[in-house]
Amino acid sequence: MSVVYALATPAAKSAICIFRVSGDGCFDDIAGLFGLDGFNPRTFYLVDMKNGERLVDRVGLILFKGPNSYTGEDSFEVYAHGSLGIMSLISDTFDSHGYSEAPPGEFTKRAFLNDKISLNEAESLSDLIDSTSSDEVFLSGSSLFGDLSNRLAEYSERVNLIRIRVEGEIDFSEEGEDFMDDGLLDDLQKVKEDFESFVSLCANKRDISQKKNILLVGPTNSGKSSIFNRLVGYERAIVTDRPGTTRDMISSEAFFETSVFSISDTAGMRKTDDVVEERGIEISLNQMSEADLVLGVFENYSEDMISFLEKTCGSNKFLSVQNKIDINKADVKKYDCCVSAKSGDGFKELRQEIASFFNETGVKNEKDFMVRDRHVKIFMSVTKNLEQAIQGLNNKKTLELVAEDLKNARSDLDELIGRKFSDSLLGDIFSSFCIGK
Ligand SMILES: Nc1nc2c(ncn2[C@@H]2O[C@H](COP(=O)(O)OP(=O)(O)OP(=O)(O)O)[C@@H](O)[C@H]2O)c(=O)[nH]1
Ligand SMILES: [Mg+2]
Repeated sequence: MSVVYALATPAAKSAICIFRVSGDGCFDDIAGLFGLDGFNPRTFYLVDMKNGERLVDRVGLILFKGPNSYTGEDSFEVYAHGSLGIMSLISDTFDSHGYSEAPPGEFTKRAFLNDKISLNEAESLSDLIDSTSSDEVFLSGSSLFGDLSNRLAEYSERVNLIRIRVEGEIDFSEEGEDFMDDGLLDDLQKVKEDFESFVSLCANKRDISQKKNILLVGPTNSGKSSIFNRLVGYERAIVTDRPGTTRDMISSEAFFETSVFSISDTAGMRKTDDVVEERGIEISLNQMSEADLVLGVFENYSEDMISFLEKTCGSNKFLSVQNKIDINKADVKKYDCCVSAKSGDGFKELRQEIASFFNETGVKNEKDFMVRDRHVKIFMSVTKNLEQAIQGLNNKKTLELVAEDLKNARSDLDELIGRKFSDSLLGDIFSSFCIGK
């Protein structure tokens, strides 16, 4: 394939930047570019990179001889100083050599087309790069480095072996033999059961990656915005001593205890004639059913308000928080958590309380692999086809139909691994990658 290049690190000032180059003929001008007459693959060289006669930068260089490379092609990586000027000069140098800039995911697409990785490994790689929590890292990592592809290939093989036996039955019956492989149904049932337990170990990326929403609600002036600012780590919301300061909902992200959360501050609740404030209160009430966790913030205890908020939340996802314990006595019996947004006291416990709430309600801890909607849809189709095949055998339907169901189940599994794919599927998958991967 033609030579492509891309910056594999962000286009921003940094200590170093890395360029990747891959394709047939990319070693042709190693002497002109780097002054190397010969090289050993996978050896780190410190060389002067030149654009014509001019020195671009003193760079690190590693060359990979295909097929022993990421893409499976001849390729090399350049480690240069991370200045925007150098990045631009290196791009110009490669352009002038006739290399073209790689579209997103091009290196991984080539790796797939050259049989270096399977399609679902390519997807897991993209998920790993997108991961923002340790759960996502572990699950996408085990899909990529673990044996998700092997497990899928193994099921494809098991289904195929049964299909061959069914085809054998068809041939026998044509010869007038009334002979049915006794174990066939049992074996097929076992494959289906095993496959279903395997599917139960797969977590959908959509469920794992969705940021957990935390909503701060409560009476005006109780310190919701102050708690919000402390949780997100900077002065995002305006704080004043005037009740009714926050009128609209403000959201920001916070990372703690290995996960990213989306936290929202809302208008304080009180009777008001102000239309804008009233609308803000309405929004916060509506948001309560959507949120994953609602923190009710109070300065003064109100049993009525707490039970009203608990009811409005709709399920067991409400934590009551007493604020301002620097000026009022903490009442641990009445609240789930007691803090001072002013001094920071109690915040370690509040963060732990939030994290353990999500750990207890989360599902991913028992999962082994992270998969996408595409996988889930195909898993359903495989199960349906296996079920139909079992029913067919049970009801002594024509074996041709059973064989057809098994063929479909196998073809679905092959699509997951990427043994069978369309250009539009590849386009969908690789266009979501970042440039340089
Ligand atoms: N002493 C003390 N004062 C606090 C604490 N937290 C907030 N305050 C003060 O309480 C007042 C209200 O704080 P906000 O964070 O704006 O309260 P709020 O609940 O967002 O108020 P509204 O947006 O009006 O509903 C401000 O004067 C804060 O400085 C705290 O932990 N201790
Ligand atoms: Mg506020």
